Amino acid sequence: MLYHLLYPLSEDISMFNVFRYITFRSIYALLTALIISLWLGPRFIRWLQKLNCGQHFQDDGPQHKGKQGTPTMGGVLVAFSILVSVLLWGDLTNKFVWLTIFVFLGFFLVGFFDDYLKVVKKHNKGLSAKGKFLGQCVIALGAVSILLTMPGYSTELLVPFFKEFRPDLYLFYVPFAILVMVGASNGVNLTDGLDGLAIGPFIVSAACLSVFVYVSGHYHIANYLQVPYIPNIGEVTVFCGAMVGAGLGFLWFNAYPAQIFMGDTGSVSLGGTLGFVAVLCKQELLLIIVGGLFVIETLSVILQVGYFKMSGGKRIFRMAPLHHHFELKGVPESKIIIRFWILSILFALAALSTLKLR
Ligand code: 57M
Repeated sequence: MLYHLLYPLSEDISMFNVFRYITFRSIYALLTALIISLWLGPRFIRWLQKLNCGQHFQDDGPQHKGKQGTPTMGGVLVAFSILVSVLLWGDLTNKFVWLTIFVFLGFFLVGFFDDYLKVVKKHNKGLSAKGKFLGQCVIALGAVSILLTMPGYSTELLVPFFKEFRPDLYLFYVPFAILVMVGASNGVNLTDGLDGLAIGPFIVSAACLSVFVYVSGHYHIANYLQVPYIPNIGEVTVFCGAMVGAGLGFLWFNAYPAQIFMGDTGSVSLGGTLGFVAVLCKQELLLIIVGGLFVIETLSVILQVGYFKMSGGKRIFRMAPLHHHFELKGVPESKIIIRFWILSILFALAALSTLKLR
């Protein structure tokens, strides 16, 4: 909105020319989302407490009794901060921005419905695993179908470290892209089991992907770094900036000891959007490195469940996802969280280095 209102004034007042720059608007989108979430945070937490939207607990794992009743569904605060900020700073004539908003809201609704059943309706299990998976797949299918009709998109797959090798997946690209989005959504969800454990690496991954989106949308930089140039995609950097800002604001309250959890409302929507942004900038495979921490957590569950079934009840880890394993070994929660953050930063740096390694 500000872009549409203020940039035209640059003909008379040259200062407003800065609104043309995606970098400028992304930074302010970040700051706006951060300020909104910091300002609304305490009020929102009090409101959730009044509504009695406390976390429902399973007592089958590491002891989290002290966290009983912590308000959840903080994803609503994150979503509000992101959307207001994007509507203020984004170019609202850009189709990619609207598609990202559509994907974000779609995944948000799936997570919100699940939380609503669990937290508000006190329905123990929430949305069934099948129902949730189906909802995520439908959103992802819609997104990839629209994307493939847009200029600059193909069913070719970019392979990190290889300049020329771009296999064409043809129709298989569709289930592959769905897997990326749904996988990212569930990866963030599985990781969200300790204070700040999901949002910290999410901020790092979103910041990292914002670089790839910006580069892919910039003709000269994209050509220089030999990444595919996708016209107009750069504007999604503003959305990424807003995600980073809202994430930082949420972390302020979710940091150990957490005053609020994001709930599935947050983890499903933020994870799914992360996956979508990777698909958007054709860095689907690179997401494995960008979000390496989420991949490790997910693999720990796959291995644990697989081995448990094959061996008739034996376990590789004391408990999956991996953070539970360290908790049960007696590592203090804050130490696990910060070490996992360090890992996520290293993964993001490794991903960024691929811009030069090809
Ligand atoms: C949801 N939810 C947290 C909070 C958060 C297949 C299986 C591995 C699935 C997995 C699972 O259900 N994962 C997804 C994990 C829960 O957090 C809520 O859920 C939202 C995210 N969806 O925003 O609203 C609890 O996590 C803690 N928490 C914090 N700080 C935070 O900032 O401390 C969350 C956010 C909260 C709070 O205690 O209540 C969760 O862990 O339940 N299932 C599991 O993870 C279970 N693992 C398991 O069963 N492992 C077995 C399997 C794989 C064979 C094994 O290894 O033997 C664990 N879940 C629970 N207890 N509740 C087991 C222990």
